[in-house]
Amino acid sequence: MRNPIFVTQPSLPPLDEFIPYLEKIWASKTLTNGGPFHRELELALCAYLGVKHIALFTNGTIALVTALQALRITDEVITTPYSFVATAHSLKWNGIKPVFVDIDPKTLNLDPTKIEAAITPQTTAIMPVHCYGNPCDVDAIQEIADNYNLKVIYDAAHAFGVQCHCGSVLNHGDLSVLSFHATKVFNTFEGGAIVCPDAKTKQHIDHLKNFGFVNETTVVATGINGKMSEINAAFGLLQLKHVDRVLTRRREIDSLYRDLLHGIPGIRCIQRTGQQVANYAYFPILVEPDYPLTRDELHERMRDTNVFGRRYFYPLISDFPMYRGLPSSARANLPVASEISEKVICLPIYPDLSDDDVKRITTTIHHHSK
Ligand code: T4K
Repeated sequence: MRNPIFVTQPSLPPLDEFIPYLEKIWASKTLTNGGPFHRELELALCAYLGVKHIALFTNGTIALVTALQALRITDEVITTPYSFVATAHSLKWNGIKPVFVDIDPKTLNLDPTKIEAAITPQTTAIMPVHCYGNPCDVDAIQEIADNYNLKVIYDAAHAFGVQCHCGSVLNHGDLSVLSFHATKVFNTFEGGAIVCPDAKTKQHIDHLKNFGFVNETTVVATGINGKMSEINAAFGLLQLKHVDRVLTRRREIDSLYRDLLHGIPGIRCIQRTGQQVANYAYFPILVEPDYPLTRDELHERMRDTNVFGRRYFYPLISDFPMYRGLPSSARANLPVASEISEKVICLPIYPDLSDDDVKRITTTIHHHSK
């Protein structure tokens, strides 16, 4: 059997480059609670991403939970069912009811034309996802939010480095939340961040992620422990030195896939929409009815060859037990998301994937197309 290929593999810099960072941590004995690497990474990320303020977090999920707390979001929030389950879980952890709205068939993001019909007097915010790093229709969403006085919190877990028509996509909405999980384009092992529009909001969020402490004796909010450690922050600084190479290799793999899959009946690549700069975080394909195998059959045949693509995002969040009973989870309300989630496979994409690996994967897809 040939070597296994997983949907992703974290990019890691040469180990010896990390040693000097560790030596500094060992010498200072500052392990966490906003140490020097934490501060340096926040500034470095602001400069790299083109955003004003960033608050680092221990992971993307805690950052989402905290973002909702920071804006005091309550009652009902409109969101997408086509995402990783953490999107809706962050709402549930705040006692908020998710209201699922269908996605656009091209972008696979929340369909702005369907949002207004889901707004009720209890709606307080919209939580869209830039799925696979494809920007949402940020202008249309903002217009609706302004008209109905709603907050917008973007789950931007997939959108590191993505730029839309007006610069970083992370500058849209009231807050944007990043994930730096091992499986992401930019990883700090575990990690995440909230992009904030102004210093006051960042300060509030910094208090929230540190139990609400302002100083040794003053607690101003019911905070949580969401801090990123020094070791993760140091690793992030090193990763940042390599991220352009990572993005270049991802772009090459994306374009090789598109060339090699071109013209296979029933295999549809998702077109990039709205990015001026993309990050090639995922490589989703849709298996249409004119392909001889179903999506699940193709997924299985690929696994037989030791290639482990993933069905991101199947099942839909709205099909998980804790959401399935909601009126907005009804299949009839989510026809596009339901269809896409039955057709999608994310093919492996990561910097160390070789051209031969990509050919091995696409050969299997070609082989079964006849
Ligand atoms: N919002 C959205 C839209 C998200 O996609 C996510 C996370 C979040 C919020 C929450 O952010 P975090 O709290 O995670 O920061 C993975 C990730 O665990 C998750 O972070 C990610 N989305 C989601 C899309 O994918 P799984 O359960 O599919 O991961 P897992 O462990 O099966 O890993 C996939 C493959 O990656 C493995 O087959 C092998 C490879 N791998 C994985 C890990 C963890 C490695 O080679 N090394 C590793 O350390 O969820």
